[in-house]
Amino acid sequence: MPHLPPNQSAQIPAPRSPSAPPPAAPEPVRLDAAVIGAGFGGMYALHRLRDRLGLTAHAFEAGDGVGGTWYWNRYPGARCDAESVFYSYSFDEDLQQEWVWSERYAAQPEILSYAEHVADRLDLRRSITFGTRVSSAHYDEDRCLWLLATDTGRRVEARYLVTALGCLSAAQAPGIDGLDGFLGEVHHTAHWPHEGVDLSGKRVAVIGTGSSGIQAVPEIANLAEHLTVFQRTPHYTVPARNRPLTEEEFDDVRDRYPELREEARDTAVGLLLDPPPGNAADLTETERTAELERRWHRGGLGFISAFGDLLMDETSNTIAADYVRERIRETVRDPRTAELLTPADYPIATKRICLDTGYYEAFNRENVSLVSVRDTPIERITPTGVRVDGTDHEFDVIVFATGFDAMTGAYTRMDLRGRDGRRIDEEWRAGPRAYLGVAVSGFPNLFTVTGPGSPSVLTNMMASIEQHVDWITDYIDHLERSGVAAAEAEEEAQDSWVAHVAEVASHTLYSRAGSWYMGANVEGKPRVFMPYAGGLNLYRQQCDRIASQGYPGFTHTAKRSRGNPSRKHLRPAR
Ligand code: N01
Repeated sequence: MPHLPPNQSAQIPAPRSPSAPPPAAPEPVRLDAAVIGAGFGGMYALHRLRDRLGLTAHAFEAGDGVGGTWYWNRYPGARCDAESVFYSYSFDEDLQQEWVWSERYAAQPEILSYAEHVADRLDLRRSITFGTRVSSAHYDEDRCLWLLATDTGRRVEARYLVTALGCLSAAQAPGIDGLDGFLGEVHHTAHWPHEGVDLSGKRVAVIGTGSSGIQAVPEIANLAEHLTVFQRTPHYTVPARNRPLTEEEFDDVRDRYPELREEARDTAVGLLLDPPPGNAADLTETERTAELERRWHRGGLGFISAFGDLLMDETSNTIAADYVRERIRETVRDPRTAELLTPADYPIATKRICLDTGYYEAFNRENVSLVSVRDTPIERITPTGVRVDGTDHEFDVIVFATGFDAMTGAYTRMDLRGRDGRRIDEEWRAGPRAYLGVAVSGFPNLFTVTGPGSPSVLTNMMASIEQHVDWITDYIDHLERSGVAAAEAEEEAQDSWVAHVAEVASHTLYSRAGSWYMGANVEGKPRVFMPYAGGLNLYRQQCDRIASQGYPGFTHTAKRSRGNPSRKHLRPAR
């Protein structure tokens, strides 16, 4: 199983042979700021810290190149579901003017090329160590330093630690008995081999029907001799209606980029979607159907803003869900398959809505079949395939599209310790706790880009990344100018933010689905709605207010004039 995601044990260094002398520990490198990750969050953080603030900053990246999500997720059909013209950086007008997007929704190779272009243009690579996973980060309170160790034996000291780990980077595959004995190939969508996988003429299994599975299925169906899809929960998916962007369309966006970006920044999702005409109850039945019809035919995420209260009101939500259910029954010819593919017991968009290109249509093909594993889970992987309910299905290739330990997994899989040895996995045992989703009490000078408790995954990630990185680096600039050695979120401020995140979520329907937003896809993970559902625009206002008031909710430890930091706390006025 060469391409399954690394688990915790994969991060434990392989034992040395008894005869080999222990490797000499290299001297720690001293930095102002260490960045973990060179996806879009890490790249922008590195640029701001190094080029705007003039700090010695360096990033460490497990992959051999930039791009994060788009470096790893190379499965057939991988494509972004935020429109390409908005899924890009806005901080540099020249950059956004010079890059040309070819399609309404960019495919993985194009987004990766864009990330590489940005890395070259900003000369970022000289400040990134690739192929290096940070295995531990411990805070030394006496020296106000983060001490990092990597899986390649490097040791690094940094005053600030900026984690840009990605919300969906800790891939997971279920532990199914017999997997090790499978004689064919096994791959995970999030660790797809760079050289590609030859699926032509093969018998292929796809396990999992979230966004990754739904994108991969139609593409794999075109290649495989036979594709069998193992579905536990049917997801709602809406047509993407992807298409090439015309030159006129793109030029129009480019001419108006600054104003469009400004408008997008002031929305809840960081994207320009058609605003809803009102709540479902404000419209007649004919108007509601026409609205859903229009959005379905336009394609894209705008479908879920058909009604202002779609995510808050059950009746409103059911109207939209029923519309999708009808489209499934209309598209899929075999009534039993259609029924299995139809989500029945949770509101639409409470599991992340998917965008597809020909997903339901794929089940009309002779070479595609669907196996529900809802009531009868996969029993075991046999040497030649998958056993469900006593029936053996034979395969050459098994593809896990089984998702991620979302939002927290990348943190808890790392040995991350704050003051007094406080461990992040312990601190977050009952669910993640962070102030504004950006800082964690007990972990001074740690800043989490799109961390849990921030809008992140409910928005256009690029818009959220820019907002977070701008705020974090402005704050670091403030700390530098004020002679502060360590800034730490106060427990009380963190508690009230966590309560606010939960309170906002309680007004929505999100808790009604067993989603990764809720941690429900990971055995033993607490059921807590992790992102902030109040909208990027309101979130930005709250962050800006906190900055303008001198950062209430943080405790500041002053630098001593010489040597170690003073214990005196500089507490900003509220
Ligand atoms: O992962 P998922 P994903 N036996 O967790 C199933 C982003 N993304 O990689 O629903 C059988 O959504 C599981 O079943 P269930 C996007 O935010 C974006 O697809 O838990 N099945 C589910 O069907 C997305 O939401 C893009 O019952 C098992 C599937 O595996 C997020 O990433 C593209 C199982 C996992 O679905 C994650 O998407 C791709 C088992 N033992 C991803 N265990 C775009 O931009 C799990 N499953 C378009």
